[in-house]
Amino acid sequence: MTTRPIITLPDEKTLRQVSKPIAQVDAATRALFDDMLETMYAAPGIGLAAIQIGVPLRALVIDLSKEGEDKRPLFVANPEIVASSAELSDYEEGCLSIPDYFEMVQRPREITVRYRDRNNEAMELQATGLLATCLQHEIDHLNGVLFIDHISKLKRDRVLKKFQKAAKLGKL
Ligand code: GNR
Ligand code: NI
Repeated sequence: MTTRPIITLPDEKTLRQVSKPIAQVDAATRALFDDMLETMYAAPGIGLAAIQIGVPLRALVIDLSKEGEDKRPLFVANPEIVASSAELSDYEEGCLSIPDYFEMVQRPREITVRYRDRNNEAMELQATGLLATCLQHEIDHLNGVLFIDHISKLKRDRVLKKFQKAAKLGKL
């Protein structure tokens, strides 16, 4: 297991890529999952998509366990949202690829996701609350979508500008 650097804005060339399906969850995929999990725990964060460490594959990890609790990692390959509630909920989101920026995002409150697990088994999961938010946030990453795409253009452009400027000044 290795911690890998997390790609941040302004690197939209990487973060905007649409990740490719995983043909089969095999040993190489499990090694990727392990690196992603270690990187996420070290950050620390509650979710991570493969593209955030520069790998354009449809894999994500989530762990919502609290400090001091037993860890509960969720390994997800090729997720598909097969149902979403009409009811929405608001959550203040952040992203390891957009450090130190938080904003309220509205998303479906409840979703059903089909995916392959760490053993390549077909799974289905129904989620609400933070898990539903986090799954949608990570699945967005697989499609090159960032949470700032769900806020106003004014706020999004302000964030993008800030990261572009910081990079130019050598502050990233
Ligand atoms: O660590 C993270 N916290 C978080 C908080 C609210 C909504 C979504 C997230 S995901 C984020 C880690 C991350 O950037 N995953 O892509
Ligand atoms: Ni993110």
